[in-house]
Amino acid sequence: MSDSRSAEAADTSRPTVGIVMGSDSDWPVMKLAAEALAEFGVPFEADVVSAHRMPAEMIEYGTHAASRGLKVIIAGAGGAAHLPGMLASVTPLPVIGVPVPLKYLDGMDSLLSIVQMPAGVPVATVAIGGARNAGLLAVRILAASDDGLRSRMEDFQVALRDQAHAKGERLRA
Ligand code: RP5
Repeated sequence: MSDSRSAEAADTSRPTVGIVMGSDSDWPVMKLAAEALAEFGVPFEADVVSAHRMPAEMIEYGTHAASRGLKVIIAGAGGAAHLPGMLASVTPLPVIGVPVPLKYLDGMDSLLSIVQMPAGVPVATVAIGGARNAGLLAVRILAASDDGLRSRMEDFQVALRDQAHAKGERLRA
């Protein structure tokens, strides 16, 4: 993950968000989640935890995530994307699933593998390739119990609104 340096500029000594993915080939998508967390100063960790290639390690990660201090897990995978759902089955933490698009099927296989969870085991699924929104959703979850973070999210939303207004003004000019 040599291109992850800037995304990992935030304090990673006490991560509260775990970003995991089925392969390092998912990183070009998943780094967008890392960048969003870094923008808000949220400490995170990032790792490859494959549901199919290292199932024992995957269960270990999910089982101990909460006791290690993580508050949210962002899990991305492509194809037969079982990682987010399997992690949700072994952790009480909120899990955000990111469908990673691969060469075939345009990510629809990833989306459908993640989104249709059985009742009782929720995964908050974002759009195909929507890792930035996964990061922002993690910020919102943490902000529910962190006034400073909530204030930064509110500032971010004001900036979004102002940018949208400016685009409209340019069209009307
Ligand atoms: C999935 O298989 C991974 O999440 C990745 O999206 C896909 C391909 O993995 P590689 O063959 O590139 O390692 O489990």
